[in-house]
Amino acid sequence: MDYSATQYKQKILQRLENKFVKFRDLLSVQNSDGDTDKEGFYVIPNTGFGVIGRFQAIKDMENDTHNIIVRETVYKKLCDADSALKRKAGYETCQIVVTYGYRSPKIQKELFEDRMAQKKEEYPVLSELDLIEMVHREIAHPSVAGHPTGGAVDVTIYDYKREEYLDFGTDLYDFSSKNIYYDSDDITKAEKKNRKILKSVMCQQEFAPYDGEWWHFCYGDKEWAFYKSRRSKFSKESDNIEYKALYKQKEYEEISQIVYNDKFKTHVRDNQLRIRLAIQKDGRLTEETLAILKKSGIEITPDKRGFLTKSDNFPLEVLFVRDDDISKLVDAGVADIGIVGENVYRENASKSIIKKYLGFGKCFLALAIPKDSNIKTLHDLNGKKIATSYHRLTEEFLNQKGIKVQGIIDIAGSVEIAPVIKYADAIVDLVSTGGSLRQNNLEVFFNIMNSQSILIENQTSAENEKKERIISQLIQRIDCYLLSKKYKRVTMMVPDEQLNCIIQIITRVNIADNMDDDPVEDDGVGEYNGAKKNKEEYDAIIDMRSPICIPLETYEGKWHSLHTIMKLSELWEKTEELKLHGVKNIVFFDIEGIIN
Ligand code: PRT
Ligand code: ZN
Repeated sequence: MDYSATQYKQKILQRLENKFVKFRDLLSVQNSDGDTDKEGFYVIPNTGFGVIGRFQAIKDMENDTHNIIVRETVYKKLCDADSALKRKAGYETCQIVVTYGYRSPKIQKELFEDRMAQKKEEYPVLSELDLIEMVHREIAHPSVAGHPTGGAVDVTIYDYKREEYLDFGTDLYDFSSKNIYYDSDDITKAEKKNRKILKSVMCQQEFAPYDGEWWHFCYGDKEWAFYKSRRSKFSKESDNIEYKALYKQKEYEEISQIVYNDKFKTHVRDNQLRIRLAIQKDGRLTEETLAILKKSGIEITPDKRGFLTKSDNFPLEVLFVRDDDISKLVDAGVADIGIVGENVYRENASKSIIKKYLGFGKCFLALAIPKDSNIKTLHDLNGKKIATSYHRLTEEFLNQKGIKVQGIIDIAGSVEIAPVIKYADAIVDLVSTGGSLRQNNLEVFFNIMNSQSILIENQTSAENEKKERIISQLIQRIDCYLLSKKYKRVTMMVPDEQLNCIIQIITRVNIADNMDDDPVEDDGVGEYNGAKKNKEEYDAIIDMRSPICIPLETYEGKWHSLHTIMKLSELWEKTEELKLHGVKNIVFFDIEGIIN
């Protein structure tokens, strides 16, 4: 029989296509019922010289996310394939680029149905099954597709030194060309070589290739299981094993536990559950609040115009508001958590939960009177006028002390002026340095309450398990920062014969002495118990306090270098004592973080 050139080509293509894994081949492949499907997902980093993920914005190849997400094992195998690639002569400066990994079943279905409709128009005479098989060659049928399992990847190779992708004969996803078939004869020798190298490094890592697309490889999905079973059937040694798929398809919302490796950066998906934090937009608390977030590794870029900003690397969004609104917004559940002065929290009689004392924005609510006032005892306040913007707290205080004033005058700002202009006999206002009181010839008469910034949480959010998990992660990070802020890493040179004595001094901690004014709420009435808190904190870092002693070589064992951590105040207290024992070269430095 005689073929024309085109007919001949047709026949060859036919033969190639017959080799492809068919939709009907995959129908009978079972899912493994072991634990393999529990495996987590990774976001492939998008920078660096190893395996990278780079989403190709090709039309109708949409995805829920432009992060390239794959199963953990798949990522490991890709890394190994990448190392193997770099060992091949001529490929030393190449890297594997993954252009597609996980795809949600929903999108798989959309892509498939789109393609199905197109083909139906093109080939109206074909049967439904034939059409499915035809489409399946390009976009796997949703019921058996590999991408939704996180096991299938589309890969290509990039030469980062020459800054170009290698030639494979066609572009990725160019379904208009039959040259995308792995065995296509219509490509150059160099292109064939690139395909062969890619296939060999991938298959060494147990990926299964797909003959219909030079870029598609899979591991753990049904296609992979079918490929492995078929190979075992044809290989002489093994005895015809029926492989099962390791991974099942996952809905996008299901893969909540995504682990990262992009410099351990947390990628947050657009539709992921976020907690909302209300903070002061522009005031005394703003700078330190933003610093805490930053030091906790949470990146946010405050948007000057907007008042709601999402973090890219933590499931958090930040609401910038006036400080008086913070506890109200948290109470109302508009925000899950907030950072606010305790004074505001108490004044608003907030129902939210205090999760943490943050140790900044310290001040106290004072009853202040003019220096020349005739008020000498609390009793003298009876019948007087008090100006304040803290009506509730003032009233509570007066009731508690059994004082009946003539009136509480509510003033929003510049309360200190009231006595000067004889508008009131006394004021209740916040004091930190006391400068503002002095300026207005006032003095503190009574300290009503201490205040500092606190982290508060909405009660309903606290009952939401998912939110609570995120919030406790946040608190853990804040703890780490707060703890490290208090302590210094300290090194010093210690004479040999004094070593034991110095260790005694260093490890001697009087919990009560060492107490700082970081209150812990004791019983909800506003009484604080700092010592308890200090004890806990001390226990938490006790291992870190035990000194490391290293003999200094150049001093023939006569001197030791001693390393420990200490509070700065403690170090200053002990400095003289240490010097008396011959200690020299005390060096201390900031700690970036302590994770317990
Ligand atoms: O605009 P927005 O409503 O958000 O801000 P705001 O003006 O209401 O609040 P802001 O930024 O002044 O204070 C925010 C929070 O910081 C307060 O709720 C307190 O928890 C805390 N804080 C700490 C203080 C002070 N220290 C403080 N000193 N808030 C106010 N003051 C006032 C004080 O009342 C006095 O009038 O600052 C003045 C100077 O104080 P001295 O004692 O240092 O002279
Ligand atoms: Zn693919």
